[in-house]
Amino acid sequence: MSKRLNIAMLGCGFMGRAHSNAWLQVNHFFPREHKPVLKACYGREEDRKKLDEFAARWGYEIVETDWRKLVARDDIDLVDVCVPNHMHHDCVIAAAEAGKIVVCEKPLAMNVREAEEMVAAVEKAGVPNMVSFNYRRVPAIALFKQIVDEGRIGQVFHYRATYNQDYTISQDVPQGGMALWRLDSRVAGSGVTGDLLAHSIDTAEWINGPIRRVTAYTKTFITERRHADTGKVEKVDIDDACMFLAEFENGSIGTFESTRYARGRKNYNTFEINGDRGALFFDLEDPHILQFFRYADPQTGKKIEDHLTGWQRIHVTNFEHPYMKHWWVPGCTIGYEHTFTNSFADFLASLEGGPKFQPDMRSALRTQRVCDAVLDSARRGQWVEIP
Ligand code: SOE
Repeated sequence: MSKRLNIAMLGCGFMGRAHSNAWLQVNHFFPREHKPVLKACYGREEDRKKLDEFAARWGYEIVETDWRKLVARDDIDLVDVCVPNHMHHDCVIAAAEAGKIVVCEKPLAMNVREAEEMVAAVEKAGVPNMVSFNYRRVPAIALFKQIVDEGRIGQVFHYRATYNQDYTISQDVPQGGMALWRLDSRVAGSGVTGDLLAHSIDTAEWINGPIRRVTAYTKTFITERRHADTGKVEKVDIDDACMFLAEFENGSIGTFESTRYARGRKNYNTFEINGDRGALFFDLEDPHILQFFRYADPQTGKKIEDHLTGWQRIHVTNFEHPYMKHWWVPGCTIGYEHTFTNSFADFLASLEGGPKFQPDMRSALRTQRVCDAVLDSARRGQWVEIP
């Protein structure tokens, strides 16, 4: 049985492209009853030319510059929110109230208050919902989680995450506008904390359980930039860099670091876990490799007495690795865009009676709480408990 799923895409930027591509690809690689159709897309009137090009390139039937009209249409089943962060709240709530299935890009919201209202709206409406923390669906990251769950790491002592980039180092980079709204706090909510550390926090809590408390330090290196919308030099309020220490509920301790000023780093999302039985390391700039150090037998906890102990580089492309049987033959890699396709494949499966999709908005609210606690701690210079 085939079910048409009409999509309204809000946003025609980087994420609009990533999601459109994934909706188009998902049925080619995963057997699902739902057949996504790119029905309509929204962009601002100021970006009309770009919006028309976007619609033509991806095959959207309808183009709209009033997102409320799109969300209200009877022929829309699913609203995909890929607009900048300051619009997530209103778009998600309107979509839920209209009874639509809702997909939202990360971070869920500008702050916890907004996120709570969004969760209340989707839960009241009873609509399926997901937040696009796409890195959970990198096969090597899913395998990382599987190996931890299999007990191969044992008791965890350390969790260490970095998420570094370098694209804002120049004073000449403006804030605001199509791509650089991430530098404008009124649109983004925060800097690297919401944009990059939200990914690291989502992955960390998924793999290593809840964070109990944090202490953070943030830094803004360039405090004034020309605004792309007004042309004027305006104050920059976002955190360009953020570091925090964390205590997890399982007793392990974590360090998290993120910056957009790490010259040479482009999308350096790494994390390592060290336990008494083993360790794992992942680097998104080398996405199909998972490094595993096997020390002890997961069942007995006893040291494996042989001469082969050492870091293994697992090339995560075999049929038995997460998601890979749906793609190519062993040894053939997949990339960034496939993480969105894998996500939508799982989300469609959940609509068809499969396991409940995670993270949904309630789980993403949890990540928002940690992000807010990090920023609060940096402001107050104190440890902050996660409620
Ligand atoms: C920022 O540069 C960014 O595009 C994030 O917004 C994405 O979430 C991340 O996956 C890549 O970097």
